[in-house]
Amino acid sequence: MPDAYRKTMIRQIAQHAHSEIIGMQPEGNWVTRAPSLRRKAILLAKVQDEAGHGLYLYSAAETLGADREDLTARLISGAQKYSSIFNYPTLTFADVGVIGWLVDGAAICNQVPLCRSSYGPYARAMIRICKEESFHQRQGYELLMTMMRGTPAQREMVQDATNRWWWPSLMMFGPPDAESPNTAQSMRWRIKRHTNDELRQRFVDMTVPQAAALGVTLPDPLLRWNDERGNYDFGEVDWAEFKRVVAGNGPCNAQRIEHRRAAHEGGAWVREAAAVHAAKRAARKEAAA
Ligand code: BYC
Repeated sequence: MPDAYRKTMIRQIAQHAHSEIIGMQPEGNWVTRAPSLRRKAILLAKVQDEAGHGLYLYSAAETLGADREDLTARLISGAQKYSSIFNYPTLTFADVGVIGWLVDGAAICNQVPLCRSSYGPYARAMIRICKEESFHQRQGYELLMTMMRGTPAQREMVQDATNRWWWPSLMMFGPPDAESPNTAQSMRWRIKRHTNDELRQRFVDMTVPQAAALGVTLPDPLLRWNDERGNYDFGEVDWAEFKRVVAGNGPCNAQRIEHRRAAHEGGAWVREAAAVHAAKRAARKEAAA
């Protein structure tokens, strides 16, 4: 395996794993405030699924020789990135639905092609992740459908959440192809099967009819069908905002990392106890043999 391939793969898988783990925070914010027991159980299960995704992905990174403790240290120190999307606040319960619809929707669009990515352990992890993401997307859409059948205030909450999450969701696909340093090489290696712009376009085309069925307006006056291209035209993403958020200066970056650091430090005694227990079991097994 070429060293540069290994490095790229570790970078992408680690960033993906970190995103799943940090991604538990915005929705986790609503676990104690879900409006019913049913919604609380659904949300708990979803957030728990994200932890599972993070664990498969850290395991995939380990097959390349990465050390999990080291990857966590790099996340906390800011040396490794995670998806920009998780640096935005979740202000109302409608955000839970919109994250399922748009954020998980964008994630599926980006990750389904990764099931055929050239690195087997990553591709195989992605198959199960995509099935679960697809379920998450539907739960988000179902929640929004329910809210849209509710009161005018509930419909307004859904529209407001859509307005706030639409553009950040488009940023999830990464910078425009012309400014993406990794795309060309990752396409040659078949790590990526489509470019950032291709997947962003696919997401827009897929989402516009869903917004219409839901009865919300996507906050882009330039959004319209282009007969010639056979795609929707859409406005320019605010790339200055994207760069600010990726550089660590989004609305919640500091809070997300601080929370992760505190959880990691708070869990040190569990890791220590588990390691001592494992060593004791191994010693007992050896003595018995
Ligand atoms: N945010 O050359 P590029 C989820 C970085 S979790 C932050 O295009 P590449 C979920 C990029 O890493 C979903 N950084 O890079 C969880 C690169 O960094 P370096 C997470 C970004 O890798 C919980 C630099 O910018 N999904 O679904 O070819 C609840 C230049 O970019 C972003 C994945 O991780 C961004 N948005 O393409 C709910 C998918 N975009 O080189 C849901 C796997 C780019 O400076 N990853 N960067 O270190 C990928 O498919 C690719 O890595 C990307 C970027 C398309 C994201």
